[in-house]
Amino acid sequence: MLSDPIVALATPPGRSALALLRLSGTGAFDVAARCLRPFLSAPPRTARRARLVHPASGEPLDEVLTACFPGPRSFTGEDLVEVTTHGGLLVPAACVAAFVLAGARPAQPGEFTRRALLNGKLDLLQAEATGDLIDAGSPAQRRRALQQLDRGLSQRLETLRVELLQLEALIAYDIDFPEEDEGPVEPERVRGAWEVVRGCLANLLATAPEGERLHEGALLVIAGRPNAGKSSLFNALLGRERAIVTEVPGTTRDAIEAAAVIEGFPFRLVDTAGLRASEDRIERLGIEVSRKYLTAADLILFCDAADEGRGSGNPGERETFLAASTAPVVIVRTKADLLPIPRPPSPVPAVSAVTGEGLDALKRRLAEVAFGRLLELGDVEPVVTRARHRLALERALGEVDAFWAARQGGVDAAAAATHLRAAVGALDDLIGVVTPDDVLDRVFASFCVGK
Ligand SMILES: Nc1nc2c(ncn2[C@@H]2O[C@H](COP(=O)(O)OP(=O)(O)OP(=O)(O)O)[C@@H](O)[C@H]2O)c(=O)[nH]1
Ligand SMILES: [Mg+2]
Repeated sequence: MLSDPIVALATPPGRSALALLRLSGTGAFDVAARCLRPFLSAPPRTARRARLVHPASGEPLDEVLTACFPGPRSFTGEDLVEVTTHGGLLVPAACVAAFVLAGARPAQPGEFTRRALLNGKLDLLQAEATGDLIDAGSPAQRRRALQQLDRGLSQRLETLRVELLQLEALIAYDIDFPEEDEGPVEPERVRGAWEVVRGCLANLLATAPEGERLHEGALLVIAGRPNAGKSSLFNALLGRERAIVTEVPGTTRDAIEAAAVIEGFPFRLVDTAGLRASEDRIERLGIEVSRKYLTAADLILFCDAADEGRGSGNPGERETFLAASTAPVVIVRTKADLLPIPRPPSPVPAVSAVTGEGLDALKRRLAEVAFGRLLELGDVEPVVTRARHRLALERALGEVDAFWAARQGGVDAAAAATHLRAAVGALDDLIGVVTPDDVLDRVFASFCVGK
């Protein structure tokens, strides 16, 4: 494994009071000693003031604060130095350049975390969570990433792994005493243990659709007839005037996408062209785009304008437009402020982009439909947030089921047990016990330099 000294800024470049840079690897302390006056690696983990100088000319570059973390008690598991410099564009860059001149190499994106992983300071799920925490754009994402960083998912998988091994141990009696009809282990015990493991795997897998949605943001497509008030509602949910609103039907011609946080959850809101049969070529193209979004949607917010009466447009028009999608549909009556008083009773909730009526209730409803299971689970139960997790769990579940089918089919115990081994292997891949380089490359590709 490469452990040459690497250096990078851990904070983004730009105007700021302070910046943090890190130096890690075999010989990191020697590199630091060439640039820091004074440099002392002991006592460890202690902040110390120093002058950072150019290693060749001795020119002072900054007054800094340093702390040494001798390996293995450091983030990377290697000798590591943290240096707090003054911020801005020039000073931190000059300090990094000084360390490079003194023998360190500029780090690749994610290289610090990758080393932490290879040195056993983090597992792969925690490394992913580190990236997720940095990228979090909503409170729910932040809480989830922190829980995974705290080994929430890792611990659950380790428990499962132990249970699989215990199940295998039960079977081992059969392997050792195959001639006995009723081995020392009752079949009911094996069945019970199998059911527990299977149930636990299935429960975890069931969190995948919403967990992955949490990672990417739920695709919420706002649809309805022209002039139904879609763009107005889009702006109201977004909290800013992003889409053009006019009284002319057919104003929105293209889909407009924007990220929004609703009830603490991440959404990707899409405003679309109004759905109707149109002769206008550009409008027709827009409606085609709307249809594509409807097919891809995680959920659809369908707008019926209150001033057009219930079921506006041709009867069944809504159904025709929505037929292409399997996503759940939330229907609202827009322009509630235009409803006559007293209001006609309606099972469909009313909202107004003008007065704000019904918006809070609508937001709660949208979060419930898109993330209801996560809301139910709370922040303590682990959740699967990536396709990589889902695929590994599906593999594990497939093997656990294959094990049971083999047992029911009278396959001998040793052969049946190989499926349990394979299931353990799938969980090991997921936690990152032995992780091939290409998987690591993919995980770390999205990391920033300095992480
Ligand atoms: N009174 C009232 N008028 C509204 C409300 N929402 C939208 N409108 C008006 O309805 C008209 C159409 O609004 P838009 O938001 O552009 O409707 P749209 O569905 O995006 O229309 P297209 O893009 O043409 O399909 C505008 O004149 C808005 O001012 C509302 O809640 N109350
Ligand atoms: Mg519009």
